[in-house]
Amino acid sequence: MPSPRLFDQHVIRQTQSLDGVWELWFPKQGTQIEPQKWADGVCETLLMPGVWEQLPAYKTYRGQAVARRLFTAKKSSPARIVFKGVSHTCRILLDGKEIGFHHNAFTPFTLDIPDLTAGEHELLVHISNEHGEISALHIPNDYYDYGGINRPAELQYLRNPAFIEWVHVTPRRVGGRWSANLVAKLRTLGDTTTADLVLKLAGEETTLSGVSIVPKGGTVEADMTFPDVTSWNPDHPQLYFVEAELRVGGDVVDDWRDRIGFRTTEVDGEKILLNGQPVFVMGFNRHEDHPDWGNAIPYEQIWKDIMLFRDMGANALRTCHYPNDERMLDLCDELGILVWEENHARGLFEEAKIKHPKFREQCEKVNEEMVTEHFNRPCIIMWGILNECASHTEYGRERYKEQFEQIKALDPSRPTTYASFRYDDDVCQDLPDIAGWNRYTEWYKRDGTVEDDINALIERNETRGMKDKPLIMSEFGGGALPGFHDPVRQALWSEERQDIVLQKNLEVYMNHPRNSGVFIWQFCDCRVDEGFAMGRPRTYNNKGIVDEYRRPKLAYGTVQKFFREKVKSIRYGE
Ligand code: ADA
Repeated sequence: MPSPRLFDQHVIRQTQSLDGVWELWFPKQGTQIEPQKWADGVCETLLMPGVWEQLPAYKTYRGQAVARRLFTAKKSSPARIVFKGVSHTCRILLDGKEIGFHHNAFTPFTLDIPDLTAGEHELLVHISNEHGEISALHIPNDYYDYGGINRPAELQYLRNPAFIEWVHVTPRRVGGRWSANLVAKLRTLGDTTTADLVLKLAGEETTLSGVSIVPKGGTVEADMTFPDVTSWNPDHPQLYFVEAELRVGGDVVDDWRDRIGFRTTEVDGEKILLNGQPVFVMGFNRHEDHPDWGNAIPYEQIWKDIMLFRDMGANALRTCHYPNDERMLDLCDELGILVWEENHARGLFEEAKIKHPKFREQCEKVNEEMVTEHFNRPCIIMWGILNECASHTEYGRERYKEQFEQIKALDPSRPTTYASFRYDDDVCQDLPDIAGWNRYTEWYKRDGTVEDDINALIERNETRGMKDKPLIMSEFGGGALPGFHDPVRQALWSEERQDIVLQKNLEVYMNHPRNSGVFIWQFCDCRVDEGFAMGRPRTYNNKGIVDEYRRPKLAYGTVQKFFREKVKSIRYGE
């Protein structure tokens, strides 16, 4: 069964996959079903990770269902259940007792089971992909909100109630010498206790003795130096395992592993620096979407997508518009793909939408889970928030400000950004470290030239806070219906017209002295909510360079030409 990661995060801590065929109980009528009343429903079966839209009868179902499976616990012990993603809101019941709730399809969560007994258990996951007061972020959108367990899940047996929740590594380089700050979060499902914590990284080791471990959890930290390590960059994405062991009375009772890379990412005036050198990022916005898998994309398809990124010469991914599957981030770590990872938000254009009663709490939770879970990923070189939200109002500004402050507090080591389309009235340009602009010249805007447009955008916003900070063109492109060719007229929606749109944009953006990067909208066509259909033929966003089955469109060769040419002039910092 697919592991939640591309490597084992535990050797001592025993894990057991919960992936596989689950029952999926739907209401006989309507869209509501209570978890304990699952037996009154209609039973389907589904291979998880999976979404119910994979079942023909539920291709457009928006409502509730109860995913159900039995599992056998091999032994009695404290335990945890990890879900890497449930789309999009769920309540979890173990043997009929509610043990947890989670909102948002795109961030992992964990459930504590202090006293799991050996033998058979019933796990119920009550899932909703509904829209409305349930969610400020999962709304009818220009991508589709699926229903299911969209990412891997596993059971973890703890040898001791005390365990390692995570270890965060922040690499630093002073005078050419690498060091790192390591922070470990420890917690116990039992009573307060003490233990020794051993941290190992790149051949170095340090022990923190007699650490107190409390039920609500706490952190300890250590600084370590590394005289002989290789830096991480896209040319040589050197990874190292950080390994933590918790010892009680000399016995190793828990362990936790992750991979890190020695690299720094910062801004210096108008430049984004990777290991102290200016870097130009070029790649795609990619939705986690596929006709066969919905947003529960298997690793094999994640891998194929990144192979297409590399074939076109891309060195970067923007995780529009939500935190990505950790196997994608692990792959980007391994292959040296730079990532703009962003929290979950799209289309909250107006103030009313960010005044949804649950907006602040749901954003705060996604930000915390995104940064906490993805902290160590060397591929992530910036944190993005709130794509095209109400950054033109004072209320919106307060929301951007509080979220940037939250993210900086969680991780001061990375620059922040957001993508705006408020070219004339954005009031938040002073807040991020990097300015991102979504601009559709030659598509939505077909008067004037791309060059005049970006120069006017820069001139207008330099006086509004964007001065002396890097700029990225975070979205641009045009639509093409797969297979629609019109070489003579180059009509809108033809592959020829999309190719022209990209040529005209890339000619300017790839060479503009003020620009530090491009993310084409978008990598692949993606399914959208029916409400968008009038502007989205096939109820698809057709701006992909490949279609939803990853079949290349005419523009594929143009993008490849520009990216492969540019990469010749890129030298990454060591
Ligand atoms: C916006 C938005 C994208 C997509 C795009 C489009 O910039 O950020 O999610 O909707 O427009 O295709 O128009």
